[in-house]
Amino acid sequence: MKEFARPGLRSAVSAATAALLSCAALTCAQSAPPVSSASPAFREVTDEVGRTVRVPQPVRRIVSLAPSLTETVYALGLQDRLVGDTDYCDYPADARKKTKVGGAINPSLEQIVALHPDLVLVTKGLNRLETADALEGLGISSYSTVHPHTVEEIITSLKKLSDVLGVPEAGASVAREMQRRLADLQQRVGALAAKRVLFVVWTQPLISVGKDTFIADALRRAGAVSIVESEQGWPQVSLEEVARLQPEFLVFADSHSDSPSPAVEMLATLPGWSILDAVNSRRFAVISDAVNRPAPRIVTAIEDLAKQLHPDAFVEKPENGKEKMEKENPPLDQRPALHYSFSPDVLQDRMTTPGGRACAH
Ligand code: B12
Repeated sequence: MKEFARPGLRSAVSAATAALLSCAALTCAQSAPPVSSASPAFREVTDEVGRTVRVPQPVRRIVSLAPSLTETVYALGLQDRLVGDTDYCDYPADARKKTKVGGAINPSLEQIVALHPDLVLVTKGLNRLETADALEGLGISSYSTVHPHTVEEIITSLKKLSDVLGVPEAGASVAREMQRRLADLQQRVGALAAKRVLFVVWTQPLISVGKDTFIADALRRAGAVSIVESEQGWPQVSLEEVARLQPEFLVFADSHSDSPSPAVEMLATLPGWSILDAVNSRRFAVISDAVNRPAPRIVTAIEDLAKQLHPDAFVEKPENGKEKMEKENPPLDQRPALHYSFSPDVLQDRMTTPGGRACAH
């Protein structure tokens, strides 16, 4: 990355960033401090699709063109700098109140220009190259993330973005918490026999996930395996093929557009679907649409799916008297430190959404 910052401003920015990070906190990062109004300096970065982007320092006005990017901006505590987002940016609830610039595929360039953004965040996984090109033509910088293929790539991408936005330590904290929860899940379900599932991205036509997508990886981490083994990202599959493979469960996100989620009960009545054993015996798992978004909250969706598919792995065993005593009165050297460098509760809260519904019978 090249930097074109003025020394004075640079140190002011570093001081502000240091203050932000040393205040212990993602708690502090809930609302980033106002930034100085000195004239802009730029940093030249290469975005995740290989484009050279001039990023004003600091970034004061962000427009996000994808729900995943909006959620990431909030998780990094930069929501006060988010001046616009899309009609689909609905999480957290506050994101609904931001000025809307239209859809992700077809945003209004006029609206974006009117917001005077320093930086527009786009993703190759949802937006169009034409949008990024049009913004460039208008002299507006846009930074694009990749379309991640794994959950690990989501975490790497988040860390890169946090660096570009000037809050690398907030990114590192969010990443650590995601890793911790994923490791805990691995302990619980990693050794269990994976449930064979069909993940339904879209019902008409039926679109599922290829094996090299972040959703297929999310399924694996939840103790499941997709019955679709396609090399394509988002393959269209026939019900006949699904019937041949007979998944144990169908997995749905609770919505994927303006339309409400397909009422799973309705599926049984649709032509073709009744040939699936999972439909006839109502073996469905419905999870939050966070699973469709490569952002921190995907961990919550993975946990939720794992709980629905492997409920026994989450039953807390009753502690015997001795273990309980030891837990309540641990030896002094094993007691938690009095001060956390950030609040895990706040972070956990930030990454948590109400869970999905168990539909499996
Ligand atoms: C598969 C799919 C997904 C997949 C993958 C998305 C994708 N890559 O297309 C997943 C499951 C992840 C997904 C997620 C979501 N989706 Co979706 N999805 C679809 C679906 C069913 C098919 C799209 C498709 O065929 N993609 C394959 C091709 C087109 O995409 P691609 O391989 O990635 O290639 C493109 C990019 O690489 C891009 N590109 C190439 N180089 C570069 C470089 C740069 C810099 C950029 C920016 C782009 C770029 O150009 C390529 C061609 O367009 C459509 C509905 C439909 N039937 O069309 C909805 C659709 C695109 N999804 C939609 C929505 C709303 C969502 C979600 C917001 C749902 C939610 N509630 O969370 C999320 C958003 C995820 C996020 N990042 O925040 C809407 C978008 C509406 C709109 N007008 O903006 C659609 C149109 C459905 C609908 N009718 O409402 N979706």
